[in-house]
Amino acid sequence: MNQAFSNQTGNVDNIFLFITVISVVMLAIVTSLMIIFLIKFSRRKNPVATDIEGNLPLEIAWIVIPTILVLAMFYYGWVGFKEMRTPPEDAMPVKVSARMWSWAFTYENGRRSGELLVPLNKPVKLIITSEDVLHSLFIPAFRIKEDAVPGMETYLWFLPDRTGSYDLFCSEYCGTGHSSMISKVVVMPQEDFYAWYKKEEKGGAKGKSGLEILTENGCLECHTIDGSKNIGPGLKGIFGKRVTVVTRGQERGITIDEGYLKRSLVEPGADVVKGYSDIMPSQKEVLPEKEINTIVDYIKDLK
Ligand SMILES: [Cu+2]
Repeated sequence: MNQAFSNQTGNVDNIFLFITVISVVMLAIVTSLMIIFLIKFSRRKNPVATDIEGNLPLEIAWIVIPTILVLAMFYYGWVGFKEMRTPPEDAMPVKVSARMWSWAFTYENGRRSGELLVPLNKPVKLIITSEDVLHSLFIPAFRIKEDAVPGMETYLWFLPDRTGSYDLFCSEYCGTGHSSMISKVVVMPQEDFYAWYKKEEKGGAKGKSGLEILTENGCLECHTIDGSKNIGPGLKGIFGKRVTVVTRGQERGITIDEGYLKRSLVEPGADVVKGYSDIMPSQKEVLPEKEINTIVDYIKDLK
């Protein structure tokens, strides 16, 4: 009936349709009876109130039929839910880290990405956590959603059965940049996926430009590179600039140099530029030293 995008799309849609059809039929029956009785037993047509005694067959019917319907809804929901919560043994694990306000995906071989790239017809298990507040990972086309909770691992799994690019976003309000916490799931033919997957393993990150690293890690959700203000300070032309920062509650003037840029990546709360909030997550565990240096060099050249 539906175009399936993952193994779970069909399940969820069928259950949803089943419940909707039952609800609509019930609504139609109840509403029509209400209207019929309103007319039939109105004061004009039925001036003396009718005393209606119990009706055994009718009472049995309205107990048995709804019970069967409700149990059927439960059964279909339970079967679908069980499949949803049982990832196959051979599912490819991908770690998902949510933070204000981007997603980071880490594969088994250490390959990282800001978009979720997956091979066609291979089950994928997402192991989800958050670095700061509550987020929620939602992939509407696959009909799956799960909370990202700090200090806890949750999971989702899916089996993509057609190539394409699908929306992936945060569905739990998590602050100013919530609406920009949007990414993509890209389902690729297996050869293409493995070519991408193995690329970094051999070549290392040396080929990546500063802009690529900033994009992949969601930095540009908060920092612009065209000089405009956003949630965080714009990166263009900040190298060598005099700014006022807040250090442990004290304001002081500094000149942005290499040391400051590096510290801001590893320990973002140390010296926060005045007028901005201390909300950036540390990149210490996220980015290797080499990539931090590449970013610093990129910002230095951004004039
Ligand atoms: Cu979020």
